Amino acid sequence: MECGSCLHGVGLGCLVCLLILALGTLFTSADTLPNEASALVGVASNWKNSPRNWLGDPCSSNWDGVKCSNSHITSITLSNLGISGILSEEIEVCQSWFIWNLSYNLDLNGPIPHSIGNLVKLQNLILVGCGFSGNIPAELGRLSSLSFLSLSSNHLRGPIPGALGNLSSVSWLDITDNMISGSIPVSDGTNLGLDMLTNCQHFHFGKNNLSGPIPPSLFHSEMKLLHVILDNNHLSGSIPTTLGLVGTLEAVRLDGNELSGNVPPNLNNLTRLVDLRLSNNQLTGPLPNPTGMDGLTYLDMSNNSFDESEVPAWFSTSPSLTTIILENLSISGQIPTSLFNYSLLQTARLRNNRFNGTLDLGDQISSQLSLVDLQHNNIQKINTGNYSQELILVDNPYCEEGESVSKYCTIPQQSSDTMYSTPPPNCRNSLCPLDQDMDSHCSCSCPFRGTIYFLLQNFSDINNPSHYFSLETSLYNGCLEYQVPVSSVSVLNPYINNDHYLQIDLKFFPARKVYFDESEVFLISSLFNNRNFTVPHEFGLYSFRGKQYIFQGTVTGSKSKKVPPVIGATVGVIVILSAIICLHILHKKRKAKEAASRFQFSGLWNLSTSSSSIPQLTGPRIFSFEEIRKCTKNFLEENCIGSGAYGKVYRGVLADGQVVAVKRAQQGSAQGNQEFKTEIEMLSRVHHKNLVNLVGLCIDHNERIVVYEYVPNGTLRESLSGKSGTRLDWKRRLRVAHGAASGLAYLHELADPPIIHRDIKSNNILLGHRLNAKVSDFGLSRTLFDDTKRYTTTQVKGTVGYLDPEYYMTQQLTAKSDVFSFGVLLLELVTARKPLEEGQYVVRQVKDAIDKQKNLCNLDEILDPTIATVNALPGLESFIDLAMKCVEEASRDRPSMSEVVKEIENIMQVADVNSTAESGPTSAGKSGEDLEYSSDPFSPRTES
Ligand SMILES: *[C@@H]1O[C@H](CO)[C@@H](O)[C@H](O)[C@H]1NC(C)=O
Ligand SMILES: *[C@@H]1O[C@H](CO)[C@@H](O)[C@H](O)[C@H]1NC(C)=O
Ligand SMILES: *[C@@H]1O[C@H](CO)[C@@H](O)[C@H](O)[C@H]1NC(C)=O
Ligand SMILES: *[C@@H]1O[C@H](CO)[C@@H](O)[C@H](O)[C@H]1NC(C)=O
Ligand SMILES: CC(=O)N[C@H]1CO[C@H](CO)[C@@H](O)[C@@H]1O
Repeated sequence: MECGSCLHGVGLGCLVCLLILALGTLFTSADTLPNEASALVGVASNWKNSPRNWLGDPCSSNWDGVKCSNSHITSITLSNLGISGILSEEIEVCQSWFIWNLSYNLDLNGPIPHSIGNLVKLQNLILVGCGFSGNIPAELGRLSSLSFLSLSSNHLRGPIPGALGNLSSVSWLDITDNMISGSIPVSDGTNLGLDMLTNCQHFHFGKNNLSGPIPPSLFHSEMKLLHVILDNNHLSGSIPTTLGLVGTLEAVRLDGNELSGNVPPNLNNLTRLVDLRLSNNQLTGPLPNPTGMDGLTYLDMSNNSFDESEVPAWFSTSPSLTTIILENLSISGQIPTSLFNYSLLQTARLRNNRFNGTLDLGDQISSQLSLVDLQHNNIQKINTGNYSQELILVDNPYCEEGESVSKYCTIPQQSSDTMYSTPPPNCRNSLCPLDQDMDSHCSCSCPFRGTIYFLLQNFSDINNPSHYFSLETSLYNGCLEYQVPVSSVSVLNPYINNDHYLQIDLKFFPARKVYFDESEVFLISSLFNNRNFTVPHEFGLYSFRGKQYIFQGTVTGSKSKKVPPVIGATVGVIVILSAIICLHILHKKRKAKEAASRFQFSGLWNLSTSSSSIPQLTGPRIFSFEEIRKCTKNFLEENCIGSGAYGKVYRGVLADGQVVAVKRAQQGSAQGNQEFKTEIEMLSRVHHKNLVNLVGLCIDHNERIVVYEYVPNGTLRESLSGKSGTRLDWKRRLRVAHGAASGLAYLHELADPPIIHRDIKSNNILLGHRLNAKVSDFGLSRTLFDDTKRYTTTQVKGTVGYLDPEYYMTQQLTAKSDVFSFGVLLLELVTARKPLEEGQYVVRQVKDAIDKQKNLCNLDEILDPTIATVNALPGLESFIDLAMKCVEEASRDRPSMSEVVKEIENIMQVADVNSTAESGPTSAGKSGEDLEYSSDPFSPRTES
């Protein structure tokens, strides 16, 4: 069985995270203190499948996942290794350990040993997604340094020990998804209780069997709680008034319990609340009023027994809501139009009430609104304005009064294919070996799979792909940031599960190889467990469960080395490493593999489909800072080939002789960081001979360095200004225009999803060996996801002079904005002037002067003298026409980029016919087609 088993995995995926983190960060090569070594060996002797390099001395032999300081073992991290067995009482000897993160070991079972209470230095204890059973040991209360305790997703039973109230430094307390029962313990003079946890920010107790009332003394004004998550238990009684005293609260989930009585009115004091869910209880009294919660985005109070009520006034005064869910609540009256005008509203689920009169959505409907569900109400008339998304009015008088044919009067089919999944890449060959999947670069590999659960999220249009695209991007960027070699991340099947959590499957594809190795899978899991991945702002608290991954030997260039699976088929262990540990291990591994990876690098180039396009890079290469420094001769000033606000570009020669351009961002610009990420993300998705090719990147030492193919003839701007000495005759200018247009047409029409470059200008068009144009600098690029083909930006970006005025005014970015900039570029090609020069705007100048009856269209004053010396420039008139169409004021009047490409091809034909006699002022002669402009001895391989 190859990695096929990674497809099936074990339900929960078992991942043991055993992380013990030292205060010190030094690695030493000294031998481990004998008692600690034997304790670890003793602990591991109860396991099957400990890491395969656990031989010899833990510290001096650098055991995978083990970190030492001064001969003390201080940290252990093991992920998805398939460790099974128990945690023995012997762990008490490991007193030097500061942190244990033991997670996702489905088959690491049995009780949590009582002796764990002796590990008094422990700061983090993470036993997530394992098979632990029995009670939560009260001895945990002795771990006075503990700041992070997570026991979620095990089979733990029994009560929450009041002794946990002793954990005065704990900030994260998570027992979600177990079978914990009994009531929530509070202190009473003799016993400890959770009300004493004044430093705790997170009470995550959802999905258990907790019962009894929520004790009023649990909450008081000294608490610093951000999240109180008690959903899906059997809690009863009323919501304590004291909850309103915890002014720090941002999220409260009490849904899915048996709570009754009135909702205390002082919850309005919780002005920082973003997410409030009280649904599925038996709450009574007046409908709660969220006035005062000015940042509230998600409100769900459905399925309670509140008093009948008229439409409350706050419907018209809660502009921050994205989601309002009030189902089965006997609310009557006409819904105020203003509810639908809040610009953030996405979902209004209001079924089964008594809303009546006219449903008037008005004509300023929130552009985000995608669902209005008013089934089973008393609506008689509607005015839907320009609303085109889902509106459900089944079971309203409106539908009975002859309007039954209206599209709003049938329940829309919820087909599963509305579920998002990362679009499949457009590959020539979509067949992978049975055990593998295709990543977004058309390479087959065995992905690490898992499921992410969002306990909170502040949107409800869960079929809106933009959320998932940004999730993909942020996870991918997170991997880059932490040096996990992934080629792409896929997102599949988001849905709201039975616990009302948003659940999404993820796939991480290894870069440049078929299988991940252990440390990489540990690292991904640990980044989730440590919450290092930043998810887009609309997603909130998450938990992640990795599926078991069956490791294989890394497939090397020769494909000869096949390491047998070390992991039993049913077990997985993940040990989580702290950042430092993870990076260290990766670093070590990378060193060891350096020679091999060099070799593999040549194997990265796929034979491309047409001989004219350059080979495809299947994934960016990660460089160490050392390599970069070497290849640029320590950033020698002589090697600097460009500079700007972002930093400098250097020419460099890699160890294998490839010449590259190395762009090094200036330290400390936050904006640069975003652009760096965007550029990497975009460039690693596109491959075209007219787009600059990404070779790799370096993020060591806080650097942000992008390595591109070296494009020898500088920028188009430099050529036009005469600075580079590269002279461009008319025919060459046509070819440059054609190349740049083809690159852009590819971005707009073939890249999937489409990409808008947003910063087309002569400085960003590079000229290759044969003066072939290459579009570069994707730092401002944007991807278009939805069918509207628009992207609303909050901040207009681009370069003055090239900026589309329509985009500038509406903030709606479309592909036609690039077409505008391209039109300006065409004018620049014939005039050699910058678009804005001495207060003159080239578009206006040409418009004013143009007269087709006259020679050179009456533009001889403006045309670049180096080409205008010829009496007739064949095709000039069509060229100017095309440019003017591109800079039309209204974007709908501009051609698409593929139309532009075609038109330039027509012009080139005309030019060629007439050009036989004309060799132009340059000395180049011949057809120009195969002209080598420079004979750079370091010509990049990719060009040959
Ligand atoms: C509470 O913590 C202290 C150390 O801070 C410890 O001595 C004591 O035994 C703990 N109490 C319980 C009930 O765990
Ligand atoms: C909280 O609410 C109560 C009752 O609604 C009110 O009397 C009190 O002043 C509020 N406290 C604060 C701090 O706003
Ligand atoms: C809507 O319901 C309210 C309260 O039940 C009632 O007073 C009002 O007349 C109704 N309006 C219409 C148009 O039926
Ligand atoms: C992840 O986050 C934790 C806690 O914020 C931090 O201590 C750790 O260094 C981070 N890990 C990495 C790999 O940066
Ligand atoms: C999930 C979790 O808390 N992991 C912890 C593992 O240990 C390191 C070291 O302190 C922590 O930073 C992580 O937060």
